[in-house]
Amino acid sequence: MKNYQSKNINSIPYFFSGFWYKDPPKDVSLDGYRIDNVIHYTDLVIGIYFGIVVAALAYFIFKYRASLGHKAEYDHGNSRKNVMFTGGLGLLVFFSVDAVIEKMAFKDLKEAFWNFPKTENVIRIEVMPQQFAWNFCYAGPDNEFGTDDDIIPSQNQMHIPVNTPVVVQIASWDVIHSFYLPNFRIKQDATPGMITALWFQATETGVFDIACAELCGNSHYKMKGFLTVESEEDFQSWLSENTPEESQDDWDDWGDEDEEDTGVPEDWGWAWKEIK
Ligand SMILES: [Cu+2]
Repeated sequence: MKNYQSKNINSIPYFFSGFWYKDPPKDVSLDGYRIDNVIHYTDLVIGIYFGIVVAALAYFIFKYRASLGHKAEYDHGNSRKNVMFTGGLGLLVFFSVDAVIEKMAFKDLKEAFWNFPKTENVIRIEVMPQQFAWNFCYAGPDNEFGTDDDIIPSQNQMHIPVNTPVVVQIASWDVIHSFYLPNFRIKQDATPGMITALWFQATETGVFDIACAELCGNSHYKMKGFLTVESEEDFQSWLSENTPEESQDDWDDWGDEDEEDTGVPEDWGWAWKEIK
């Protein structure tokens, strides 16, 4: 299975190799292209405006260079004509960049990111981050959360089947974290006292990064999980290997040995909250 996890970004050669342009993580999701489109549009328009500004600057530097017989003129630049011109440029940028990407973003939210799947084959997963690890919970055979057959795999291990919509609900065990899947272009805060949600669908198998995107303490930088996208059969056999009995044997492995007990109860989870 292909491994798409990020390179060792702490290495000095990697830093210099990507100094000018770093490839974004490969998009392997149904709707990630929407986020990329917004970014590409912004880059393109801003790139064009940047080119025009630099060209104008170069032209005026040349045109008004110091020369014999040329006397500098002092101007406050606050005439009616100047104010109209500056205001016009501001509006041009506002309507060609901000207004357009706002429109694109709301269309994407409506059509995809806030349009939760209503089909039968949805995979539901509860996610509870803690300082500094990811806990995942699957409903188990009875399809209900908060019951004895819930499946809690070992920490930082999330598996999903490919080409299947996945709905995730997130609640924090302690402080604010943020569930971030770079290859799927999605990110959602875990806010204490709230249950938040998102959904996505994978279009390729592989192993991908799960990152925390909210500074949550001194080991935030190494709060890393692994998302394995696999075939339906492989996913089902992984689930059956993680029956509740076995996952409780794994319980002792929770947390770093040199850290204090995390305090997370072994039967954590909540009744699935329908989010409108
Ligand atoms: Cu965190």
